[in-house]
Amino acid sequence: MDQEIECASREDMRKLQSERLAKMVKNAYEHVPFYREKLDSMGIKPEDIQSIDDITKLPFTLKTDLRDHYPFGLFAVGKEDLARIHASSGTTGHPTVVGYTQHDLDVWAHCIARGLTSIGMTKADTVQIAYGYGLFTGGLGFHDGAGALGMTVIPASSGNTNRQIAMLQDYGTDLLCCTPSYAMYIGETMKEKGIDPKSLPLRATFCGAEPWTEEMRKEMEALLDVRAYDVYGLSEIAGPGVAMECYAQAGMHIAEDYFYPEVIDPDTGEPVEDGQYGELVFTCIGKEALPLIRYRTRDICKLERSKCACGRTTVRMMKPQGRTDDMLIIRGINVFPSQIESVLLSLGMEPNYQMIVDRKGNLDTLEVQIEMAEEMFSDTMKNLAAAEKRIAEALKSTLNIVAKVRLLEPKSLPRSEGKAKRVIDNRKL
Ligand code: DLL
Repeated sequence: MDQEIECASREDMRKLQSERLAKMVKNAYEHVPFYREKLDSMGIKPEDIQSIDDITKLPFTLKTDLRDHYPFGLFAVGKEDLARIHASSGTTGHPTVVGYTQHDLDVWAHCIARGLTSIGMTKADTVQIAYGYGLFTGGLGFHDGAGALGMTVIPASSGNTNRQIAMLQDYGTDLLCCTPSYAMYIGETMKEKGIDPKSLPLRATFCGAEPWTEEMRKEMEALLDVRAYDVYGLSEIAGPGVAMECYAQAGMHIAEDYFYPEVIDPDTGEPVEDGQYGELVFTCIGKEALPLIRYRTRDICKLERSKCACGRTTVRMMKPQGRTDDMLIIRGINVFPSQIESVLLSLGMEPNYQMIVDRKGNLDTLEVQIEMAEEMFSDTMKNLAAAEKRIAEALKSTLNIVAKVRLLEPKSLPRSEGKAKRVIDNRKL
């Protein structure tokens, strides 16, 4: 535990945040032309930012700003100081690329290690990391965090459920880290195989990367005989570990010494009253490579400032209650309808489509229904099946999502007078 920080008085925390904000704004101004131009155009100099209260003078940063400066345009360091990059979905075309110096990786690992400690993990425990490894931040983020705590790490990555279960049985896993839907799937599969969860040493799960409910937590705790904890993060800010639940399970403690949170009204950009729902905004006050200022997460959330039963004084975020944009998370992968549309257009299809998202036995399913053009409609069944396969393969290779593709008769999707209804989400989240 990092008692000095995690149990700091509000006054001490604000002092630290103020110092870090002033330093990061100076870094951003001096090394990121985008921020220099933006602040200049608003008549703000880095010296104007002295206290954390000055943060509201600063402009917001949007996901589209990252896209417009793809891939490295918002980085404050050169290649020689970059230690790693990760990436997540962009709204169309390009992914969102994020970078870390070695210091940033250390900060990230430290935040996760603190969260692991807060649910009672120690270096004597073993963690099975079943988040995807690779450009997605889940696998490597937890990997480094658990390593910083000195835990025994099983870098399982996601998938291959039978092997995950064998590892849970044979390697003495104490903590399983994966998306909540995958944890449920592992639990269901164990049940089908007649494996009693009580026969495993598994004590806890750290689940996040997609929304999940309190009801699902209860089900997971019963199914796997564990305590199930929530973890939040987004690639642009760090990845997992921006906020993590402690053993009290009363909201996720934000690592606010590195990621300063605000909640704003998404329409006006003004702060909402404390305790009210709004859009969560983070400023990376302790990061070198990608010092994002007031990044709009699009997650709808509220903050809780009361002291937690665990004794920590850091502000907590309650479960996100949706998004202000149309991003979906399907099997842990972020998908924007606009990305689907780009793929369809690149294949010469008409952009008349609908996405049907459902959840069958704890796994998300996606069906993409696409209207055929008139000339395609007269094709043979064989040709149509081949076209469906080709589209499904393109979706898999460009967006990494598995979808069932169904071609429909021309003009069979409902037309709307306003915004087309692209998504039907039947999951109860
Ligand atoms: O999902 C990072 C992560 C990995 C978090 C592993 C937790 C565990 P992205 O792929 O950039 O990063 O997706 C970020 O996922 O803006 C939320 O909408 C959603 N999200 C993440 N955690 C939670 C959670 C990772 N605990 C986006 N509850 C965020 C609800 C979550 N939504």
